[in-house]
Amino acid sequence: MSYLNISVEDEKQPAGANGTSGDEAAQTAAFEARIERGEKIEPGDWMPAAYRKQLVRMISQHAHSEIVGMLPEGAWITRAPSLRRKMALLAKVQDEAGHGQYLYHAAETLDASREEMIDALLERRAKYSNIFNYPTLSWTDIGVIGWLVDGAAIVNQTMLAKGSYGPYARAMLRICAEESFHKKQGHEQVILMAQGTPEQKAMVQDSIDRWWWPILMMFGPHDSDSPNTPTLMRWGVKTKSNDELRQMFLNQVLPDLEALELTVPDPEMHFDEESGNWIGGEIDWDEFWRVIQGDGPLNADRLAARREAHEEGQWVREALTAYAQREAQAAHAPSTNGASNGAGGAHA
Ligand code: FAQ
Repeated sequence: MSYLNISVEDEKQPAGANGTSGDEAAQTAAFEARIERGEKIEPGDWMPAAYRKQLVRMISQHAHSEIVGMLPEGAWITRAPSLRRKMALLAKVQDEAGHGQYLYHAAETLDASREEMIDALLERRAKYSNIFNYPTLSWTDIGVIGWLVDGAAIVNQTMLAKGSYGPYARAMLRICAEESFHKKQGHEQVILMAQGTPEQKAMVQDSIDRWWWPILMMFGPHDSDSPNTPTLMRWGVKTKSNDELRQMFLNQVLPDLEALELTVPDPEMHFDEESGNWIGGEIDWDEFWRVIQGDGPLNADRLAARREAHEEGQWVREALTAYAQREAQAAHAPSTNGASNGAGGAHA
């Protein structure tokens, strides 16, 4: 059985997944009581099939986002304006690869295989964040991505770190710690450029103008159009909704943008004294749905790059499989000298 949302055939708990059977309603009630008490659900614990399926959908899409998300910034590694910036950008892009690995591993604890997750991405059956389908046209885009894209991701992920599934929540803690460095280095770049020459300030403003709306879309559709939120909140995967997080982000960044005399491309953006919130105009939801369904500026290029990397990595996967098989054979081979024939024998 596949646990990816696109090919789940059976919503029921697979027999013997955790050695239990019996009344599913009672199991669900006990599961929900654990969540209510704030306990983490761990791999191997009984869980409703729909909880597993939602987690695999979300975690695998999150993993894909980290991996595809290496591409926009990776394009600027060779063009970074100084050695310091190049080192920071290299480290950041490498971190994103690591985040993808943690997340694929977290999904694997739910019986999703790496192959099926990657296939779903490459065959366009799985989504990844809308944000990575836009081009990085100038160096200031890199600062804006670090500050605002990573900043938006942190707002979302700090909430997910409190979620009910142990491996995902723990991955989020580590990822957030690393993302906070990404955000700081991006913010530093934006501050520097905003206080630089008029040309530099104009460059950074242009980057904000182009990235602003796609960044707000990262939080997902309005709660009223978000089919997954009710289930995810009921089972404590999400503890805040898409709109709540988007509002937190606006309240966090608008004062910082103002301090730098930078603006957002939204004439309706204002501070509402009564609610204490920054409130702006409506997001272009047609653009959002178009982009996440595959018709954004760079969707085709991003997937082509991933497909190429996957094909070029085929020999590595084959070599690793052959190595693992040899290790397993060596571990099971009968000993000829009475000593245990450990995995070390395979290195000869
Ligand atoms: N992009 O019912 P909801 C990063 C889809 S990491 C694309 O509201 P949900 C770090 C959604 O999947 C950024 N698709 O869904 C970095 C669903 O379709 P499905 C990634 C989106 O799950 C920085 C449909 O719309 N972060 O940036 C988006 O309750 C720099 C209906 O939506 C995560 O993935 C979107 N923005 O809420 C890396 C965090 N929004 O699957 C490199 C984990 C919605 O039913 C460089 N994920 N959709 O076919 C989440 O928190 C949630 O899944 C949401 C969506 C908030 C993304």
